Amino acid sequence: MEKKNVLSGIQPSGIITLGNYVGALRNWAKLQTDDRFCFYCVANLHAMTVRQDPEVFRQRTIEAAALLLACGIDPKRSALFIQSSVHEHAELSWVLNCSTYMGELNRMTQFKDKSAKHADNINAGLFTYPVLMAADILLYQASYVPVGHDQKQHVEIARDIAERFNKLYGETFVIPEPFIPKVGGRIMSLQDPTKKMSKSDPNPSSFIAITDEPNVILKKFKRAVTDSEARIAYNENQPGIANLLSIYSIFTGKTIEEALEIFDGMGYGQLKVATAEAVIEELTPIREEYNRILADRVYLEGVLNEGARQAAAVAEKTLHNVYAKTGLGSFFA
Ligand code: AQP
Repeated sequence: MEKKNVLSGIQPSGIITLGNYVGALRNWAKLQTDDRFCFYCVANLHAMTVRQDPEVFRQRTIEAAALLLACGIDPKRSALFIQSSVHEHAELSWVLNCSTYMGELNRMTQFKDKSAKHADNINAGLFTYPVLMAADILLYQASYVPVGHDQKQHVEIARDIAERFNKLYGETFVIPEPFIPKVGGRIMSLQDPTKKMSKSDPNPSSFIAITDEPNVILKKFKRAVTDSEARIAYNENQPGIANLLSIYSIFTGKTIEEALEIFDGMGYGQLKVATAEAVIEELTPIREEYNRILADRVYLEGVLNEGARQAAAVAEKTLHNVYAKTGLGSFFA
């Protein structure tokens, strides 16, 4: 049976949130089936597009890897690695930069959002971020890329870059498809439900970190911004309530309709507490497992080294092929 490859990554740009978990990580674990092989990386090269304190950055990179294991990434079914450990990412990214147009990158909404957020540091890396992401995906000939809704545009540009390259140089890359959950592809901030939940948000009340203690999770949900309608309904005029209902539905396995029936006639406080309880139930074992893995550095290092070795074996083959096709390959063989 020919296995299909899966690739995804997460930036160590903060503590992983409920949004990252629901939009991406939960699916990462589910995609580890017998007919697939998964490559999952801690995307530290991507995180450099925003200023990082080197010590904190290193620590967060290790923590992110431990959290991925705690969320169910199985080193027997997946290669788990740190992006900067496989040098082919940066090399392929350069080649792909040379077949990506400025006009395409200009249309990326994440670049616009992040430039507004980091107006004092609009660097070239922020602009070419989607090309590095295309390199991540294409190096592993990935058929599926499990991501949240905010990354859909980046997977689409990776497809365009791959198709263009294949046309110019002959079949080289598998064309990837985004894999976005039907519910939960975009979890919103608890403090401003018109904005997506982000791990780098300076206000910790805006997000649930997967490692938050139960009392902190409860407090954050209780403080979640809602509205003054005093009616539990699922519509775009009540984004705070719609966000809570989505989270409740994801963590209890109930549909939105079932949730609306349960909370019919109840107050916002009851919805907030029930949502917090469902989240706490699922996240508690993950937090415990995370603390256990983080304390076992020998195990963690072993997993990451083996993951990097497996990833590099595939990445090297792809890059070799790309260099051969583009005239960059070895000259004096
Ligand atoms: N709010 C969200 N809802 C659902 N999915 C989300 N993802 C991010 N936010 C949400 C998905 O999580 C994966 C990892 O994200 P990333 O680390 O690559 O960067 P991001 O998309 O920029 O996520 P953040 O949390 O907002 O990070 P910062 O604050 O550093 O920009 C991706 O698959 C993403 O879609």
